[in-house]
Amino acid sequence: MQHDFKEYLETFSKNFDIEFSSLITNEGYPKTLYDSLSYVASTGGKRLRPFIVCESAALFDIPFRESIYAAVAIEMIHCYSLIHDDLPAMDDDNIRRGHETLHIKFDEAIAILTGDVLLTDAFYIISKFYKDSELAKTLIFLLSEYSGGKGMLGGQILDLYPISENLKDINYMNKLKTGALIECSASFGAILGKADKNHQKKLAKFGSLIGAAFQITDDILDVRGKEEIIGKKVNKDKSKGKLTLIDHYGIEGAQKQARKIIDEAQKIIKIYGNNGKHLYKLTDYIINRNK
Ligand code: GRG
Repeated sequence: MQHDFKEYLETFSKNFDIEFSSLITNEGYPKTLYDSLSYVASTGGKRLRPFIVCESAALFDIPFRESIYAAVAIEMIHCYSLIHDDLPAMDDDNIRRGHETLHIKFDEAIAILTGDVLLTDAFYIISKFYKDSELAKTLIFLLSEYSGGKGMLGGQILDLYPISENLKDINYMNKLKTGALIECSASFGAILGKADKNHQKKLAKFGSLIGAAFQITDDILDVRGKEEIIGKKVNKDKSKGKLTLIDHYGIEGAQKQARKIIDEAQKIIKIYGNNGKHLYKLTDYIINRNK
């Protein structure tokens, strides 16, 4: 079952990458920018956030052709966050997605500016392709809220300048830094599907739960994972003196905690029957993944 899911996700990624590449690289851009964005497009990651957008929209019978622009916008924000996070002023990494990080491949100025372009153009893509202005406005509102100071960026600040190392504060930081964009992805599905408030809440809750489980697995992979499979440095948290959920729960405790969270997410997605079968499989993939 997990094997089938991996194939399904890979097929999605291939289809997504064709759209992503053509939407983020623009022949009209200066060549240096075109080259750096082409590098970003060609060194793609798992594409989980766009997958969540398109599959959540499919719960409400919205086809890939319509959800793709929202999915691309989310992935653009995600890519920009990784590029900036890898810079020397932040996490200072030289490997990402199994390739040289952007500032190593090009230089720091190009990495900063390419991140800025991805951030800005994410909103351009939504406003250009969604002709329904109410829909475009809501997507822009949510994306800015989830990725800004109350969301991902707020989480990044807390990661660099933690309030404390207690469990509550670590959970809060993870909810913003990692959870916000994943919650936004699931919420996008409900918005694209013009779902009522009840379904919007259910999808947001589902996103928030899988975001929490995703981060726990990320912490486990940082300790137990293999750099050549994950495509990024391992043991980063310890080397930077960061306390994570593993320090509080231990590996087995963290695995149990992630399973409990995923069980709750699965209860929500079961409501959608066959339409939700791929998101259901994603929940298991999130805690069983090796990269
Ligand atoms: C610096 C603007 C800025 C924001 C930083 C999201 C973030 C905030 C930094 C990225 C670093 C990090 C470890 C974030 C936690 C979220 C996370 C585990 C990201 C990696 O997501 P994957 O595994 O990556 O989905 P791929 O490469 O598969 O897309």
